[in-house]
Amino acid sequence: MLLTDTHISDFQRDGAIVLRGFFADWVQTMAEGIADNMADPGPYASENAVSEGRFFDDYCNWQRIPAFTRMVTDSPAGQIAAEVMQSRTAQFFHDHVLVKEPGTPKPTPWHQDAPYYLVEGQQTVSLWMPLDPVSDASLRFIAGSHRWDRMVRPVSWSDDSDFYEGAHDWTPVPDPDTNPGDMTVLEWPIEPGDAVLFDFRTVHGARGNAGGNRRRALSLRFVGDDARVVDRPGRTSPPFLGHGMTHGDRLRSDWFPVVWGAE
Ligand SMILES: O=C(O)CCC(=O)C(=O)O
Repeated sequence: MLLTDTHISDFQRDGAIVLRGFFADWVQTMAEGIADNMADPGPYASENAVSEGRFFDDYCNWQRIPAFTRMVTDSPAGQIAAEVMQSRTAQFFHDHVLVKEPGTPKPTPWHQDAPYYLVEGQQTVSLWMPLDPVSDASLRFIAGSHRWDRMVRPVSWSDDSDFYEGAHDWTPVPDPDTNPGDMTVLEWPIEPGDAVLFDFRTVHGARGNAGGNRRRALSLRFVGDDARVVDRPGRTSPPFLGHGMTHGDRLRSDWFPVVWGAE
């Protein structure tokens, strides 16, 4: 085991934890992958319509960027994912690069990842790994929000408009800063080599990057034994065009490899 019982019970209770130094040997690999990705963005790359600074994001590049392939197949991410999800297996869903350059006031809106995705389950986790020291612009989480009954309205990061057309039974986007209610926000200063782990259903967001450091981060996303494909009211993000799966299927392992445990 790489994780302690406390890591696992904190994750199950709060929906987010921080791991210190677990990826120290992988920082160079991630930095190489992010540099390659920014030099040669994929078809889904976005600049998030910022008017000041730069907020670059891109996803689903792990097969064409060798450093990301190594992160998926050789780093401890898969084992850590299986342990924290309390799952026999960890199946890789996708990679996501998020770079907020210094002097970028744009916040990352509060959101859950789950409603954007074509997969759902009680066993899901993203590992968000910054390559630069991060304080104010770190990821922030609403503790326990992975257990909320209704999902939060997904929005476009560019303009906060509805991500899916039509009326749906979403709960409004929360704002724990102006309306804290009984919400507790978790956030940690991060050093390169640390990782923040969170359930796909945990509500999270980030402030802008007002400081002088870049904020380069790689998120690796995994699902466990119970995750199944779900129908959404429109094109998901990532879209995985032509995936050929239907509601209730497990993710197909030729697209989404099982990187820990036997299928
Ligand atoms: O890096 C950010 O600002 C947001 C990251 C995020 O939302 C994610 O990894 O799911």
